[in-house]
Amino acid sequence: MIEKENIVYERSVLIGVVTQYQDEEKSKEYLDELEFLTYTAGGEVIKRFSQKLDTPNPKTFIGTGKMEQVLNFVKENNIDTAVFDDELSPAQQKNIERILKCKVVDRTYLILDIFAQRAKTSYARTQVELAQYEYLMPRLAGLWTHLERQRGGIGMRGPGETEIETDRRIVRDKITLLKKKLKTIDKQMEVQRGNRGQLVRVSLVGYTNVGKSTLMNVISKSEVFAENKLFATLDTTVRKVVIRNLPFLLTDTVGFIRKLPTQLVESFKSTLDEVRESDLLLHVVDISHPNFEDHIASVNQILDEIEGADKPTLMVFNKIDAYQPEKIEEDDLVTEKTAAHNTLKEWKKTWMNRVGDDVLFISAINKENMEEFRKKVYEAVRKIHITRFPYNNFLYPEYDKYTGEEKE
Ligand SMILES: Nc1nc2c(ncn2[C@@H]2O[C@H](COP(=O)(O)OP(=O)(O)OP(=O)(O)O)[C@@H](O)[C@H]2O)c(=O)[nH]1
Ligand SMILES: [Mg+2]
Repeated sequence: MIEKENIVYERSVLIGVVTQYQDEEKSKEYLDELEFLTYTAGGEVIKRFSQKLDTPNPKTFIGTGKMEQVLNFVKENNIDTAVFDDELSPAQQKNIERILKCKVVDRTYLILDIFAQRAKTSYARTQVELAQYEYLMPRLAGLWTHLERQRGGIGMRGPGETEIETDRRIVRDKITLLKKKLKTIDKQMEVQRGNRGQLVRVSLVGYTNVGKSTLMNVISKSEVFAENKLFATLDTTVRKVVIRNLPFLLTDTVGFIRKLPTQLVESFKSTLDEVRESDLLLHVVDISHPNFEDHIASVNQILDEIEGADKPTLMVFNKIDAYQPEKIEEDDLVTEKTAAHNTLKEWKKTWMNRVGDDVLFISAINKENMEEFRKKVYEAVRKIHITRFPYNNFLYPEYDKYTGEEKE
């Protein structure tokens, strides 16, 4: 499955649905993200369509009239791919393909495709492949129904049916095999994690593209791949870091996203175990992103799912260099002030203030505020270390009271 090497940018359209609970601004941002996903997967977005609907049409996701608009556009503009901002049911996908006669892709497929493109190690590839097959399984029937239809007839159990069964069995066997393979690797990983001894374990978590790997590189002087595309990192990297004389393990891992496909959460279980088993989380946020509060909520929800929500957490607001509040001109008396107009100073007085001491504002790229970052991380790791080894207390003084040499 997995293969995806040469990217030819496919001409694509985006299709989203706006519910009464979303305002226009939100749905624009959701489609912005879908466009970024499409671009990362190798698509060029030619046009966006959206429709106000409280529940998507069970047969075709959007309504008939809208679909006709999309169809006309697809025909007139040589569109290769229609990308839907939600997971389509197997039936919807089949129906839409029949109408549009172009490739029809949903959000889940897109994310799986990017993961496939990014997976480098055999471990990541196995995890992604399993998720791909899990996604494919319920969609298999659709691949054959056109044959049945040609043959027609109620109760026909011809070769078409048998072929579906054969395919199902092949895929099911493949899934069993991949699960077995993963189990073996999982065991090895578990042993590896166990061998890391008593060091405090810290994980960088956060939405995709917020700068986790960049930050990892700054503090651990490693060279983890960072890029301005989504899901640059799939494989977990662990480095030993020493701040002052205090050693700990720092993990960089896969980023999260809104509506992360369940197939991926399941097959990336072991990668996510890294997070679940850490002692301290550094929740990195891209504060320059207009939707950063939503991102935080999505990340917290996924942390909840993998039982990582109750850990000591430092909120690290990154990319302060790129943060730009929206401006209201002095003579503009109409525009109402919203969160988007907050300066950083004003942000710090909002709910962020209530999070208490565990909040930080940095720029990983410009290495701004890194001293405060080191201090906060040191203090948090020290606290965990001392709770665990009270008799070791004297080894690690408070950050400001340290008089020894810098060991890094
Ligand atoms: N302006 C600005 N850009 C940054 C900063 N930190 C990281 N970036 C950029 O943000 C993009 C994403 O950085 P990564 O470090 O790959 O982000 P990540 O969180 O590891 O992303 P995934 O691995 O995809 O989840 C890159 O283009 C970085 O150069 C920062 O402090 N300021
Ligand atoms: Mg990364």
